[in-house]
Amino acid sequence: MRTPALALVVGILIAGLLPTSLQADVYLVTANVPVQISPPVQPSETLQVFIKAKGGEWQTPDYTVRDGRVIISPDPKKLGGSEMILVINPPADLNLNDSNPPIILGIKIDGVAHRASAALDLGKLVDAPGVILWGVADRENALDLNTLRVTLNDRQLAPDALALDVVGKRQVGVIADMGDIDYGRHEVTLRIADVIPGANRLEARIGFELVDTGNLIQLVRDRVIVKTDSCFSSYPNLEPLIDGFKMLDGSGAGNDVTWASAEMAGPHWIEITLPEPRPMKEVTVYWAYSGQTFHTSQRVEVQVPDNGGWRTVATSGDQPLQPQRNHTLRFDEVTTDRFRVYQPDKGGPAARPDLMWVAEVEAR
Ligand SMILES: [Ca+2]
Ligand SMILES: [Ca+2]
Repeated sequence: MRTPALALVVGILIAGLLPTSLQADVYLVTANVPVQISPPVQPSETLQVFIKAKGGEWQTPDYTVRDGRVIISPDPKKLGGSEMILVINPPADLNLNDSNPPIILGIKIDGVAHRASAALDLGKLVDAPGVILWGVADRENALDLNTLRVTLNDRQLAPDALALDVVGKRQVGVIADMGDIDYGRHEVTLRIADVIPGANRLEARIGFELVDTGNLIQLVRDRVIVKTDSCFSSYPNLEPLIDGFKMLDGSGAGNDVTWASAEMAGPHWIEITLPEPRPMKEVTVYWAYSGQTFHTSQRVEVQVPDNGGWRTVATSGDQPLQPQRNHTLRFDEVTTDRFRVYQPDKGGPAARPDLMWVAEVEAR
């Protein structure tokens, strides 16, 4: 059976998506058979019309002008593709023969210059990057600053964490304040395009692993005492909380690699006692990872003993924690031999708020 050819024509004015500096009319045309389109044009003696298929070369099509419209009949076969871009009266400084994405001119991390590369791996780091500066340029056209995105592990940085140093239309410095970064592997990605219709896009990545040094618990592991408020019925073993194994593969999280609280209303907690008091300023919790899901609690606190009770020195914040492998809570340094990770009532994972399910606890 033969499927009849479908003529699908979509003309979308995307001028609003382009930088205001690019004052051309741009249409995206999708058609798999020859079609006639007739976008409106301003009366002009210098009408310029360009069209190309995605990945093809720009061509100047035959056209006629009638009743304030330019009539064109693009043939997807001749242009080499069914997704076409039509540009009418591009600005004089637009270089349509631009198939190169923007480039990285330089990278500075906390003031130190690194190799200018779209794929930079910093390896293992003891200190997380604080401020990253990219020098970015496009050789052929202006940069489209509307397309600029900086992400950390696919989460976009807040607008107030980004600053721009605009050198010119084609060159900009992008400055990102990375904020708190947790232990483990991370990737920072900068994305930006040039202004040409059908944009050439740069995707520049910086990878690194923030390594854990000086976990106070591992150093004295066989003399550490662990207590919890309760245990899930088949999870009586507390040893997984301090055994140093935390890189679960997501396939399962039994009591050999995690501990879980009883699943009941009320707070849950993990109390750790060291052999002697030590200065401490952060606690990291690695969450159970099972069914390819991190069972991250929504809210936790770090507490230290105070007058026979407990004093909270750090909380996970106003927003529920998002599922990920681990979270570090940082606080003003205290010297203590005892602390606990405390989950308030209903503070467990969003799907199971009465549960606390943890793979490892570290303190530094
Ligand atoms: Ca370019
Ligand atoms: Ca463990």
